[in-house]
Amino acid sequence: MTTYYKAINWNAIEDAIDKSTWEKLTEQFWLDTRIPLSNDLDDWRSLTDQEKDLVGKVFGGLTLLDTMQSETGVEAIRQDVRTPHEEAVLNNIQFMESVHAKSYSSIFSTLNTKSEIDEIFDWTNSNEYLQRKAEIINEIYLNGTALEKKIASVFLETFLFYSGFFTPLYYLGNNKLANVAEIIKLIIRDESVHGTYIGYKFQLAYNELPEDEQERLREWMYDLLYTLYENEEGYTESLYDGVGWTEEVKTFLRYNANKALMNLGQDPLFPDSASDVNPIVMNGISTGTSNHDFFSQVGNGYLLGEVEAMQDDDYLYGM
Ligand code: MN3
Ligand code: MN3
Repeated sequence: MTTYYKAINWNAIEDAIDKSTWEKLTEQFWLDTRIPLSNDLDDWRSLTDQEKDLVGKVFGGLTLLDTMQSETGVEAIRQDVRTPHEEAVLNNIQFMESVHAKSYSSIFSTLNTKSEIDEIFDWTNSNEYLQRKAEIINEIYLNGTALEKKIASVFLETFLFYSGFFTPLYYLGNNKLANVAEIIKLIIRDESVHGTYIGYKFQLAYNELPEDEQERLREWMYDLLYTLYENEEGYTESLYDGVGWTEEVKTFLRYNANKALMNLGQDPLFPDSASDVNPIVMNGISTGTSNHDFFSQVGNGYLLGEVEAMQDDDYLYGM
């Protein structure tokens, strides 16, 4: 029997979302090395030791999650692509996850000493909440069904990062660490597309299931989200009790948990909405004119091409 090797044909698109996502992701390509992080050193020196410790730990935790996405995360969902173009999009996503993971090291090497960096990685590689979060997600990546893996991926992309993202967004809203925040905003812009795209692929397959299987999967999904949320509560308390931001961060987490469910085509679990989140943080994350001003005011900010502010409707594929 003859084996046929199929060449990818971008002139025969089976799913227009693959092509539009490829275009969006390649248009927003960026590298950490183009952002002048050292301009944040004066702000950094003005932070208390407690705040510096928080920033280091937050970025250590984010490094762990992006490392996992670049290593096992994309490989886990690659096995179940519906089109060859989806695999090409996943190649882009996987590379950018490595850029994300590396960009935190650029932040560390600018702000921290060698021994501080070693301490941050020791903490990251042993913190009970971080390790549990990584263990839960990785177990699903290795042993879950195709749809369970996509759920885990969307929860990571759209929910689990946000206990960490809160800190740089808070400083951005207070006019501190603008270049660090610019990196985080570029990462958030990528994660928004990743969560929406993988959620969309999830919905295609989910809608093909018989109703009883949908119901079983929906229960599994909400149970998983609740387990992850409980762990995030512990993580948040351990990080933020010292600076007094714990309750605000938890509100932000519940808001993003609902967004993850929305990406998966499901109803929200928590009552929290955007208006409940600290407006300083929402201002940092949102895409209105203030952000546009932010990007244009950082004159020597991002040096490769023009960075467009994130818009909510950039990510609302077919919803
Ligand atoms: Mn990432
Ligand atoms: Mn991602």
